Amino acid sequence: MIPPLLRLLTIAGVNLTMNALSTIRHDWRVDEIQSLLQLPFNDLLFRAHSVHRQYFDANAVQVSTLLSIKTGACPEDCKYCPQSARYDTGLEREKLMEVEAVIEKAKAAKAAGSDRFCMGAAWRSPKERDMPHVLAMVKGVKELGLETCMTLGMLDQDKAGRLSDAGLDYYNHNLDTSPEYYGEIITTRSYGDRLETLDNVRKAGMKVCSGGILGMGESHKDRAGLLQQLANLPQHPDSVPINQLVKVAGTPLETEEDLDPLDFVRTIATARILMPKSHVRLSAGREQMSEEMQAMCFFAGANSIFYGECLLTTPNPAANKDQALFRKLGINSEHRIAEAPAVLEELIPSLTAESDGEQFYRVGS
Ligand code: SAM
Ligand code: DTB
Ligand code: SF4
Repeated sequence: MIPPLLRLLTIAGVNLTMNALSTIRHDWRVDEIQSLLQLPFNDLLFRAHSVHRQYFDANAVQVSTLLSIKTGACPEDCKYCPQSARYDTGLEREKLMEVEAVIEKAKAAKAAGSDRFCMGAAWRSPKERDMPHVLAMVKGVKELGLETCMTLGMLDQDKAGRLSDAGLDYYNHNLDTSPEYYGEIITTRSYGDRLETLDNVRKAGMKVCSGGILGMGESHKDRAGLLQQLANLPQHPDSVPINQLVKVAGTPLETEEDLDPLDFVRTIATARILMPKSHVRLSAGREQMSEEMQAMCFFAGANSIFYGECLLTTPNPAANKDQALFRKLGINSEHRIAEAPAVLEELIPSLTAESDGEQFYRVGS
């Protein structure tokens, strides 16, 4: 007789044992990832959610707040970005913020319930003259008891080391899309440059935050290609932001077609399966998402958000709106499950209850 758990997984079209579910791999093929993306929706979400519960508290979400410490006039040509100097988006350029003003913003983020403060600059890479200021920002924010994150463009080993020594916990640098589609979106820095920065960040001992953007006209295969690059890094990124393109007037992608929301959810679910221990962040684009879509993303394995009414230059849901959504969904602040439960039955007893015929997963039982 087939054991109940295996029977259930087979019914779900996912012919896997729990061992296979929990394997951490770095050798994914694009066609395998495409197969995951194309699974029947319920099978994909069931599998992603099961993996999610192996490693995380399914009702806990990590919250980060963003601040643009230097806005606009960026020399790069990223086609999605309102901050590139090449596109007329009406954005006012601003010089690097004063350290004290950044600390004040961080205090406000902490008071609002954020646990990580992510500072972003519209640079190709930080210049030597910027370094004393950004290092002071890291130290000041860290002293408040917040986790620190920065996204400043490309980093060499020396600058990565100095940021790490100052106490920077995370560095965000996105791969954005697949290597094949990348040239359609950015020409001023290469995919290899991006991978090199991620390598420098890791070597300096910082945590890696890297993900991409969906809805830029990429194919399903490109989405699989992006996920493959992230999942096959020597170590999975600790944090994987999945952004939905925010279409900004004046950028070359402003008239891009809307992404099918279910395809977005599928990508979140697949990221969860490929990188079981990483935080998958439901990032830019939440202002354009319904509560139902966000709830589906959390079920699919998203467990981090940007919190606060502004991303870098575009709107994000107001804090009270997110608090209300969290209350409705019974989501609370994060605490990591120290050890993965040995078997799924421990988590969802009703899932594997013996029955004569079909199996029902009774929500709330
Ligand atoms: N300039 C630095 C860099 O590019 O590495 C750091 C800041 S940059 C704005 C950080 C990330 O924001 C980009 O890599 C991209 O993934 C994301 N981003 C920028 N504009 C976006 C948009 N309109 N919609 C969604 N994500 C966006
Ligand atoms: C990430 O992946 N998304 C954030 C953060 N990392 C730096 C940025 C989103 C920017 C959206 C457009 C804007 O507000 O300018
Ligand atoms: Fe500049 Fe970063 Fe925007 Fe690219 S994504 S244009 S590098 S700010």
